[in-house]
Amino acid sequence: MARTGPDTKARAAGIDESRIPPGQYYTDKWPVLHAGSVPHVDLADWDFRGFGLVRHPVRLSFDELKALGERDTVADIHCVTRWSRLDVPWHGVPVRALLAAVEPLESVRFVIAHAEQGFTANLPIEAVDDDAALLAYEADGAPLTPEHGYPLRLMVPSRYFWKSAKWLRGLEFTDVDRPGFWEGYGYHNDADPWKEERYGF
Ligand SMILES: Nc1nc2c(c(=O)[nH]1)N[C@H]1C(S)=C(S)[C@@H](COP(=O)(O)O)O[C@H]1N2
Ligand SMILES: [Mo]
Repeated sequence: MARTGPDTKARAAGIDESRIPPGQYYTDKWPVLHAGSVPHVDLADWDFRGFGLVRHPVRLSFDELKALGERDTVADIHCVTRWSRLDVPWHGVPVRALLAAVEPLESVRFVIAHAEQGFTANLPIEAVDDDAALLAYEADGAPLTPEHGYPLRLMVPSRYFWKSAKWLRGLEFTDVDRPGFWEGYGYHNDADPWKEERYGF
């Protein structure tokens, strides 16, 4: 439910409440949320695709993807179900390293994240053409657990966390927007937690 008073949990933890977006509350736990079941993924027959309106489409093994470059980053996550987790240590390939490899055409305005079992999430290109956006394979100093997206998930801290597709298998670059899975159920297309863009209607 919407938080009306102060975030007592944040206060107790000594968290600066201005870091919690409107209507969110602080948690030190990491809830698991998704539609469907946790896929079993075998890296031997796993690949990652960068495709669509790009100069150089790619299909990469996990090691080839890592070879694009890796980095550590610390980012907050904000779930539309109202929990926010702060200062999560992430490790992965910067989305910008993939952008440099595939070279999106000038006409590209949107990215569609494609995950196992047909799950998709759409984002404006600006949301991923951002130093903070990662193709993440570690969190909290360890490989992603199966329920948090092993082996790879998108991590876009500027948007509600539903856009951060778990079990990511590719990014498609387009000039026409296509609502993803949750967006099709009425969640907001742009999903900026600081503007409280939860629902599209
Ligand atoms: N493939 C896939 N990724 C997904 C989802 C999903 O249903 N399928 N749900 C999203 C939602 S609604 C949230 S809040 C986050 C939750 O990630 P977590 O379980 O690691 O906290 O994953 C997002 N990524
Ligand atoms: Mo969510």
